Amino acid sequence: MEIIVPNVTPFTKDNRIDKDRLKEHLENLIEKGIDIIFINGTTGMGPSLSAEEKKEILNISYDVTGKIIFQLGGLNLDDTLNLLQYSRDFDIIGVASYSPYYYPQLPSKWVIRYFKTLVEKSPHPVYVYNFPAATGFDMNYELMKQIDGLAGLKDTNDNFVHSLQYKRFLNIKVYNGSDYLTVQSLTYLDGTVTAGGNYMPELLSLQKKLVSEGKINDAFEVQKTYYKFLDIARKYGQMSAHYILVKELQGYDVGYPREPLYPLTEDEIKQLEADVKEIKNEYTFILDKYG
Ligand code: PYR
Repeated sequence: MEIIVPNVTPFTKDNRIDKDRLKEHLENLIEKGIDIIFINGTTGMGPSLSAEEKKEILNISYDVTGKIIFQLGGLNLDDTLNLLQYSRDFDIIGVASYSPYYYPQLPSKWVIRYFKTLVEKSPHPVYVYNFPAATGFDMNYELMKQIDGLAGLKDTNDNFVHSLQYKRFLNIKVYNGSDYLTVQSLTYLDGTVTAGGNYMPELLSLQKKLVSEGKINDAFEVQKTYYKFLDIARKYGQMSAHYILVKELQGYDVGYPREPLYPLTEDEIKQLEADVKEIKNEYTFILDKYG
């Protein structure tokens, strides 16, 4: 089983990728036991990155680890195929793509054709990133079944039955990407993809350890604390709150999100800090109790 973190992408104030901060962040995640880094995901603001920036992020991340799934999807197929080609020289776990998005009512046979093209041209194992709430398209198990050679899928879905169906009907790796289903995904699937791991890598690693020891009830106790911090992130707009929560819980700066995902205001940061302060003791308490 694997814990996968879709990392935040640190930007500078003038909207460039902050190389040093990205590196520092990934080094910390690997040191705290995260198995795989999912770069250019939703949390990493993949849809707002240019192809050149996706390459840059791959290069920076690869300086830290080869345990990478390289998300390279987008609406420009040439870019995506160039990125596939570019990834050839990197010894990584795999590549991933969300389905083509934005366009309404895409015939499923086009989406299948898209993923078949990726499998055919990819030098690495290919993972489907299914996120129907964002893309408007559901790559369910029946569609997945029509594509030979896929390595796996990340199903960002609060409907756990939906994720279980891939496991039931297909022989591929299946990860659920809901922050709120970490223990369940570690127990019944191949692992979890969770943005909360950016700021709670210790709690995430502990959930994995407890599940691997068969201590599911203890893992769930740890998950309850994990939930409390996720709730704080959601309250303020999680995409931008992640940046502050890394600072609060991990103690270093990961820069800024990229507008139009606006950074939290001073007031919001103050409130968030107060929320964290109220329950921060629980973070160390739960680590001590079950670690
Ligand atoms: C992502 O941010 O890419 C997730 O899977 C949540």
